[in-house]
Amino acid sequence: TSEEAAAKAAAATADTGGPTIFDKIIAKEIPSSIVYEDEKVLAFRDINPQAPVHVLVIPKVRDGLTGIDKAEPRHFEILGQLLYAAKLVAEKEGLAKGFRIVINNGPEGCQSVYHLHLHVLGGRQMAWPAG
Ligand code: D5M
Repeated sequence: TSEEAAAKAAAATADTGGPTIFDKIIAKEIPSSIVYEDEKVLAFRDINPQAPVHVLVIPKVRDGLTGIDKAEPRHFEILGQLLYAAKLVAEKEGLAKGFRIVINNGPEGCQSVYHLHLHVLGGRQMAWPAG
């Protein structure tokens, strides 16, 4: 509903550049359900799933990437690795019929955690346009 959308937007926080909850997930100081991990990338289940499969794919080192709007040429390699990891997650989760990759950016994009993350959503029919 539009009320839910407004609540989500209101919950969106500002980009302070400070630590986020994802630092604790990377450090394994708080538990997460890890789906995929390599040297550079971690993928774990979203705590508030919006689809039967909802996985977040993040860089282990943020290196200034609070959001995709902060991307610079030095990030080309990690950006490719994140997209490739999202594809591996979709494969691993059995999303052969389709899936969606989303990056929320900034308050109007409903971003709430300022550590770049790709949402991999699947296991149901998606609608378009996204809300
Ligand atoms: O997405 C941020 C996402 O991060 C949101 O869908 C909830 C998720 N989240 C927040 N805390 C946790 C923990 N502790 N585990 C797993 N998932 C979490 P955004 O695009 O910034 O709105």
